Amino acid sequence: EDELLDPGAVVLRGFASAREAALKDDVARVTAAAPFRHLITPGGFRMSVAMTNCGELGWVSDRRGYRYDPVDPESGARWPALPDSFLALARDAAARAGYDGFVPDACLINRYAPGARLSMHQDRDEKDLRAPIVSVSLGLPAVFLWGGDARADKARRVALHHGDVVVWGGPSRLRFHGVLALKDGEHPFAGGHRINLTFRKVRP
Ligand code: MD5
Ligand code: FE
Repeated sequence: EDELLDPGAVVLRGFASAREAALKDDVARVTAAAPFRHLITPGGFRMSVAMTNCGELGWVSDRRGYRYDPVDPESGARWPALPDSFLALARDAAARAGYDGFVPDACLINRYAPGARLSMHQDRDEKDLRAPIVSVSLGLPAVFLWGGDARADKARRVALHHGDVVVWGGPSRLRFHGVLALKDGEHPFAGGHRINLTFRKVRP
């Protein structure tokens, strides 16, 4: 029942559900040390999605551009380490999708409140484009937009629910994608939010 979106892109429905207790504890621990914040894009816009990171490298944006940084600019300290529960989930989901030995060095944590959205983009700030990206959806559901290789290509809508994990790699790694504005709701995992964990291997 794994759903193939396209070559290299697989939806593992409910793959994270059995691990939600550890994930909830570890999200709380990481975000206590590195709180969610709304980053500013190079163009000067405040992102509606709140973000933080754990792992050796964190994705940040400001007026100077996008980059991976070993230091949280808010605290001046290194990002919190990747919790074991995160590492094991990312490794196991990647293996299930055919990518053995996935060891991420970055985890971006996205928090969506009602109305928050992510416009169509590519993830191309990573140096190692052979490694997959593993994305874990927790809390409120969202509609993911699955586009093509060009920004203008028509996008498919894919509903992602609590516990769903998507693995993107190979020919799907540079597809355009986005997330529609989150709808209001309540979920025991994250109250009125959706949390997305996005695991990457940035350094080859
Ligand atoms: C989210 N986040 O639901 C999504 C899930 C982001 C982002 O897009 O950049 O933080 S990650 C979906 C993703 C990642 C990398 C590649 C592709 C999709 N893809 O090739 O479609 O908050
Ligand atoms: Fe993305």
